[in-house]
Amino acid sequence: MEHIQHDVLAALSAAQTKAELDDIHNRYLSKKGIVNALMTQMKDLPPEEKPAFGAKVNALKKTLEAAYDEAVERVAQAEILNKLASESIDVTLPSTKPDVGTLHPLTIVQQAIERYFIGMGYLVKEGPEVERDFYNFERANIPQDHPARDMQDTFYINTEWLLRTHTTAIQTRMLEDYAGATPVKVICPGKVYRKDDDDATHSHQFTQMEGLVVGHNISMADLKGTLEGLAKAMFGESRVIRFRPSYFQFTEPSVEVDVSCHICNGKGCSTCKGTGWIEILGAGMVHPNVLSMAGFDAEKVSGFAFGLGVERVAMLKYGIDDIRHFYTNDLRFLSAFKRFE
Ligand code: FA5
Repeated sequence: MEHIQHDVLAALSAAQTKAELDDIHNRYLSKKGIVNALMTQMKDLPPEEKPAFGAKVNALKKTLEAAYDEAVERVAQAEILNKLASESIDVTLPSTKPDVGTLHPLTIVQQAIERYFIGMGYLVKEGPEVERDFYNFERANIPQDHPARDMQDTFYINTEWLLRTHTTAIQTRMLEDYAGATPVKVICPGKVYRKDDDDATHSHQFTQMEGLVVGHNISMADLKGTLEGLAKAMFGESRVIRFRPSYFQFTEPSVEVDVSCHICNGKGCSTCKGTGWIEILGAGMVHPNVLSMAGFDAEKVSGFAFGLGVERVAMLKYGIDDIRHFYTNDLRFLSAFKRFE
């Protein structure tokens, strides 16, 4: 028994792993282990020796079990320490930055324009991209077969439905919704589609922002002041803008607004096609026919409207030389706008 005690204690204190301890336990301390086997030897002893022998075996068992428990605790502690050491994390190291996306530059500009108008009490309203000919043309004072339809080469779906060519389609829907009630003060952003040939400033799909105000005593001066304020908010005080007489079937009088070219500073280059100016919007006083078709009394109320090209504003604001950059999804281009969000 002394040998056994010596051997087991030595083996327990040398053991480093749970598996080694399990092994020792199986050999000595389990039901079929060596210590229990000693008990079975008791039956062969003379009766007077039995109590002393039994007491000795029990003492051995107790000592070994206590040593075993201690060893289990020691090995468990050591395993935890090993794990902590091998899996340690240096929380002071810089982390790898997750690759987060950015808002698209057109979204950034659209939101900036929206903020400008929301600050003046406008509501933001949207409409369908697949639109009825009725709202896109007829309610905009452009009847069937009118030559003004050729100004906007249209993607027709069938004779009744088309891809809207301008956000003026939302304007005519809004006028119908308000049904003669004033004031109307809305902006209407959205994608529009035209069979235009793509070049540095033209795309077959682009974004417009319609503006519409109808009420009493609304004049061309209100339109001019609103658009000058917008140009200053978008481009700063120093950029030059100009109002140029124009023609739209749904406004009278009509103007177009140009901003001095950001690439050549007005000298003329390929982006502005040599003119020194880039057109950003069409506008005017809402035509009386458009008002009365939607149920307004054109004798009593008046309104202004404008349709602005969001890509053109973004190009002028950020110095972008080609509209196609917005649609070719080059990540080097897109990620440059992180700082403007
Ligand atoms: C219109 O679409 C009118 N509905 C605007 C309007 C609204 C006038 C309300 C009066 C009252 P226009 O076709 O000129 O007009 O387009 C308006 C603006 O959209 C242009 O000034 C330009 O900034 C932009 N734009 C026009 N065509 C393209 C194109 N193919 N690619 C990118 N931007 C374009």
